[in-house]
Amino acid sequence: MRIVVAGGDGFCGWPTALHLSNQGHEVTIVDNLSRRKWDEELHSNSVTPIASLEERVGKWKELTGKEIKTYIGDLNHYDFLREVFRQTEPEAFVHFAEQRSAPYSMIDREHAVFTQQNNVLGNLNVLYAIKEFAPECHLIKLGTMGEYGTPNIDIEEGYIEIEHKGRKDVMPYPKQPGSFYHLSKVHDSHNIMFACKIWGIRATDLNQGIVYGLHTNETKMDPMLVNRVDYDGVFGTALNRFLIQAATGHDLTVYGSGNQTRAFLNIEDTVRCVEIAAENPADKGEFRVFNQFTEYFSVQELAEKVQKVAKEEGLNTEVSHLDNPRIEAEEHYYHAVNTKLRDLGLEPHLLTDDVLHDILQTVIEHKDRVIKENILPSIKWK
Ligand code: NAD
Ligand code: USQ
Repeated sequence: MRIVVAGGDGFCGWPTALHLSNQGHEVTIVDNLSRRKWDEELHSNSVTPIASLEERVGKWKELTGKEIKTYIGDLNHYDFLREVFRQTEPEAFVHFAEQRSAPYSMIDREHAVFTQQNNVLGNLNVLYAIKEFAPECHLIKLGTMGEYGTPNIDIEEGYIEIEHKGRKDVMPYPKQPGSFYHLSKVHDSHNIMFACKIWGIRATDLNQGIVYGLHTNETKMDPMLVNRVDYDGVFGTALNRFLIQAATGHDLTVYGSGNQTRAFLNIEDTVRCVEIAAENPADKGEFRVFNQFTEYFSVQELAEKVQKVAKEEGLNTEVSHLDNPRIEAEEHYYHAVNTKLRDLGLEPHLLTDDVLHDILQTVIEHKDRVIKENILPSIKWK
C-alpha cells in the first residue's frame, strides 16, 4: 500500500514509518520538523541522541534496501500538501502530525492558539486534500483517550447508545477533555466525522492512550534508528518520565494523590495498531473509532512499579507527591472498552517488570544527556 506517515519524524511516527516500510508498504514521511524546534524553544532534548531525518532514512535504506521518501513541510500549507498528495497518491494517510503536549498548550494564550491552529486546521487541510486528490484514501488519525476525560460511566469506543424520554439513538460518546491540546483532538474528531458524512471519506480515529517505551524491532536495528524519548515537564509523559527520573536519581514526580487513572500502551503496540487499521480500512463514508490502549493504571501504581524495578537495578528511588499543576480529577471511576483492535488481531505487549528493566537500562545508558532543571513541571493550568 502507498502510505503517507505525517509526523513521521516524531516519537510515534518514526517507528511506525519503519514498521510499515518493513512490512513492504511504500512509505512517505511528511514532517515540518517542528518537534525539534520546540526542543530548542524549551531548551530541552530527547534522552536518546536522535539523528537527522535524512540520516535516519539513509541508514534505513542502507540496512534494508527499502526507500522511505520524505517531504519536509507543514500540513497547514495547502500548496505543499497538495503536491504531497499529487506525487504520492496515498491509499492510507496516517496522521500523527500535531502539537501533542497538554502542558505546552497551557503555557499561555499564544501556545493555546498555536496548538489549536496547528492541529485543527492542519487536520482540516488533510480532509480537503483527501476529498480533492485521493477520495478513496483511508485517513488513520491519531486521537487520544483524553478526549473522553474521566466520566463516571464506562467509556465506549467512540459511540454510545442513549435513551432519552423514551427514544433511543447511537451518538458520539460525550467528550470532557482536560487541556486545550486535548480539546484540539475533540475538534478534529468532529471535523472528520462531518467530512465522512458529507463527502464519503473513510476514516479511523485511533483514540490512543499514553505511549511508553522507545524500542521497536526496527528501531533496534541500528543506533542511528533510535527513537526519541521525552522526559521534561512539558513533553515527557508519565511512565517514561518516571523511568528517566529513576535513572538520574530524581524523585518520581506524582502529581497530587496519584490516583488519576490513565490508559497506556507500549510503542510496539502503537506501530502494530496502525498497521492493523491500515490493513482493515474503514468503509466509504464510515467514521470508525478504536480505543488504542492495552492496560490502565493509576499514576501512583506506575510510580510504585518503577520504584520496585529501579531498586532491583541498584537505584534508590523515592516517590514524591507534588502539588498537582493541572486541574483534573484525582479520585474517579475509570473503565474503558478496547476490544476492536484486539478483535482485528492485536496481541498486546503488557507492562511487565522485564519491559520496565529494558527501558530503564536504555535510559541509564544516556542519563548524562538529561537536563535536570527540565524535570520538574513548570506549567500550571491556572
Ligand atoms: P511528536 O511530537 O513526537 O511527533 C509529532 C510529529 O509531528 C513531530 O515530528 C512534528 O515535527 C510533526 N508535526 C507537528 N505539527 C506538524 C505540522 N503542522 N505539519 C507537519 N508536521 C508536524 O508526538 P508523538 O508522541 O509522536 O505523537 C504523535 C501523535 O499521536 C500526536 O497526534 C499525538 O497527539 C498522538 N498521541 C500521542 C501519545 C503519546 O503518548 N506520545 C498518546 C496519544 C496520542
Ligand atoms: N503526571 C504525573 N506526574 C508526571 C507527569 C504526569 O503525575 O510527572 C500525571 C498527570 O497529572 C496526568 C497523567 O499523569 O494525570 C498523564 O499525564 P501525561 O503527561 O503522561 O499525559 P497527557 O498529558 O495526558 O498526554 C499524553 C500525550 C498526549 C496524549 C495523551 C494520551 O502527551 O499526546 O494524547 O498522553 S491520554 O492521556 O490518554 O489523553
